[in-house]
Amino acid sequence: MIWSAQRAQTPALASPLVTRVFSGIKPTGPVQLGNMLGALRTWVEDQHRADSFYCVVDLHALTIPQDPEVLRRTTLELAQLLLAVGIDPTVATLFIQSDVSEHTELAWMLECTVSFGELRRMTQFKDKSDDAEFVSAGLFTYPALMAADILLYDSDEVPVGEDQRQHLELTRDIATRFNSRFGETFVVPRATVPKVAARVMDLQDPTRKMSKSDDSPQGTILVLEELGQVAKKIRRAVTDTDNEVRFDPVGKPGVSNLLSILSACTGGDPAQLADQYDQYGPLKADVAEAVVEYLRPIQERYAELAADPSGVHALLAAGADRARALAEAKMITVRDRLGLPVR
Ligand code: ATP
Ligand code: LTN
Repeated sequence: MIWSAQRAQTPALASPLVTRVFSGIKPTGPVQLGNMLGALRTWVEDQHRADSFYCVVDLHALTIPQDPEVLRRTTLELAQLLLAVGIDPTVATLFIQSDVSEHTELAWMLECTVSFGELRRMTQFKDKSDDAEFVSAGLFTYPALMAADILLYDSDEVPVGEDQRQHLELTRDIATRFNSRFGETFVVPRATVPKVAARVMDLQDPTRKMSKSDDSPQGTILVLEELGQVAKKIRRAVTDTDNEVRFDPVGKPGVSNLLSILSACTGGDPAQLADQYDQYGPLKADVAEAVVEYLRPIQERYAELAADPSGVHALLAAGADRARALAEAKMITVRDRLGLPVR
């Protein structure tokens, strides 16, 4: 293992002058390209300029049925993947949500300040409950747990993909309402959504977002997928009927999705990149090459880490200790504000 479990020279409570970043990802399946381009690449950049907390949100995964053994394995693999994509545990705090019980404690309190109507308007709930056989109450109250994750740490910024913007707006409302009813308690956070590839679309159905838990193997690129397979999926991506390469997410969702992916992997503006192509074939070939070269070093680092996973548990425990120190301090204030006994 390349990192020591000890955090380098970081005080238990960061200076309030430092920007605090928090974000989370669910261990609900293998990480896909949308997670990478919409969120994780910002996580890696942010850790160098902000006091960053990154969390594997296993309690959020429980909102849909999970096999316990699979969840245990996926949680650890996701933590390893976060290290492989470049999260550096000597500068960022990496931990597992359920290791810090204050998340669920605060979630309950926030559930009691958010209305049924507010939760009912959440589009992610509608999307995930529409065809589900079993809709848990947790799936409905999920945004209160997400708000708790963020508000526990006085987070200023939350790097997420476009689909999480609505949850962030609700988090802001929850924090603002709590502060005005009970006195200044929470920092009101803001979402940071990347300029390009904030919503990577499914390659076979470019009207829906790429997701790790959806069953769309040909439309989803997995970060740890065999690279030949990655290139093949991109070459077979659904484009649009005319043969014009133009960046127009509404009129030409398939081609625009490929341009956004290319832009995120290589830099450059998607509309300007479009000017370099007059046919789909060469565009697809370049996107395939760019994605393969983007994923290759991640896969190599993952293979190294997976060969010796022994240090990961210690590293996550150290991350949880640091997160807990902040969360416990915040809960003393919250309990006091609400009129609950302070331990
Ligand atoms: P699930 O399918 O289980 O809902 P998911 O693939 O949507 O999972 P999450 O764990 O919910 O992934 O999200 C982790 C981060 O990745 C979030 O910030 C989310 O906004 C971002 N993200 C997820 N899918 C995409 C996508 N297609 N494009 C851009 N960002 C994405
Ligand atoms: N709800 C998010 C995952 C998530 C999260 C968070 C993201 C849970 N807690 C806190 C940012 C901050 C999702 O479905 N992608």
